[in-house]
Amino acid sequence: MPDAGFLTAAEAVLRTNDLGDCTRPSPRLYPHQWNWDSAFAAIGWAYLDWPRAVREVDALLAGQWVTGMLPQIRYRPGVEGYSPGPEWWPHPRVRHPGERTSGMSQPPVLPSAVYTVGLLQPDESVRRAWWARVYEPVRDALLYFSRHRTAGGSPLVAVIHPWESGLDNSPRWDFAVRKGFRPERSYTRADTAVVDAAGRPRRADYDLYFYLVERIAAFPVEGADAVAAAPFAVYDALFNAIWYRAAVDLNRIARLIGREPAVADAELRTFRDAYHATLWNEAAGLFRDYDLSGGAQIPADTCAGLGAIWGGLVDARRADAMLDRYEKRCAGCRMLPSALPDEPGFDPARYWRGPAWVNINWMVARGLEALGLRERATVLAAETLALVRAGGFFEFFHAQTGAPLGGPDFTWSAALAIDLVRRPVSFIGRDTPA
Ligand code: 9WN
Repeated sequence: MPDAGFLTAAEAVLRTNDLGDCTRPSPRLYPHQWNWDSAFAAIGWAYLDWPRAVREVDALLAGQWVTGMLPQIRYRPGVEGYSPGPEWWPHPRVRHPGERTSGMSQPPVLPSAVYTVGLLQPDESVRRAWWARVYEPVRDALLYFSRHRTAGGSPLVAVIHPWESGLDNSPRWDFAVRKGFRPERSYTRADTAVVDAAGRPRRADYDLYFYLVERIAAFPVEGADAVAAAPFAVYDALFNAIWYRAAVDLNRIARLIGREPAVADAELRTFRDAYHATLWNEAAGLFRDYDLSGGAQIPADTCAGLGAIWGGLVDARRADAMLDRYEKRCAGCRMLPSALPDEPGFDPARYWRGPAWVNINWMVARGLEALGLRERATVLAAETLALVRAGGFFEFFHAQTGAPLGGPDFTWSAALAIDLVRRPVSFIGRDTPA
């Protein structure tokens, strides 16, 4: 498909999912507003209709909690067909009464998205005024994690539900599924009525998900003691890399609008050191995740281990070596499989256990670009666009055949494809405003 037709098709996906102020991830599968989906959507909207990108961010912030937490889901009133619905979260501690949300968060992509969306506004005064308006709530959302989700003196942030990681059924979380937790109440799944169950998490995964929902809804996991004692608490390598990149991007915004840095340089250095000391695995040549209850790294290699490339937590040499190793281990796969085929638990068609995802590819490609690894970045961006051009704007793609899978008309697949076409990775320098 030539670029014009491709961009028109991508725009049509965003418009199909446009609910006025927010963009649902996919028509029937995900009918509410999701956190990191909306951050990616805002980047796509910024090319099509900049004020609409601003509305996307405002809508997401409308669900913010008094603690600063930005929820994983902001429920749309009266909309059914997704489970768990708002009835599983009876006491959302929202800033704006009447908002219904879930009680956990998702990877903090928003600050980086706000930075990018701002740069795509050509009028400097409009850009700066918008950044100044959203700066504080966006900063609160990021700092929520440092204030409420750390333990044991480490600055790393703990994720307390697989859904918070955004990579729900990643083989990294199998150790927790194996513990056999089950919720007290029975639950009904809505997802398998909409898409093929073979591409979705299994029943045992959902038992864990609903068990944790019940626990978190009853006792919020906040503060060092609660985090340390939580049934599921992990330092996710991708989540923490996203947090670090968000802090760096927020500091860039702060500098441009004349505010103090959101996170001081010394804190960033401490965070970076802890990230390397806790999560680097020399034998794998990749970062791994860390289980707080077991007090050890989780022995599973997945795309999350490449998150440091997006985060800017590694230099170009290390990034090059990490990716080299990753690619060698996935011969015969379309890039980037979300889990490695030589690992137990790999499934080329099941969600986060193997398939390639546009958002992961996009983050790694943009990270490579920022490190000056243009050739690698260009190859990965081209592979990503090839998957979408051939299969359509689906949720994910079979790790070996590239066949489109999961929900159709998937928002971030379209939004990030727009970004890759409109701002090709080889064109470095555009993100530095005059
Ligand atoms: C639970 C919306 C979300 C994404 C996640 C993805 C999937 C939800 C689900 O869909 O998770 O949050 O019901 O499976 O794993 O990354 O944000 O697209």
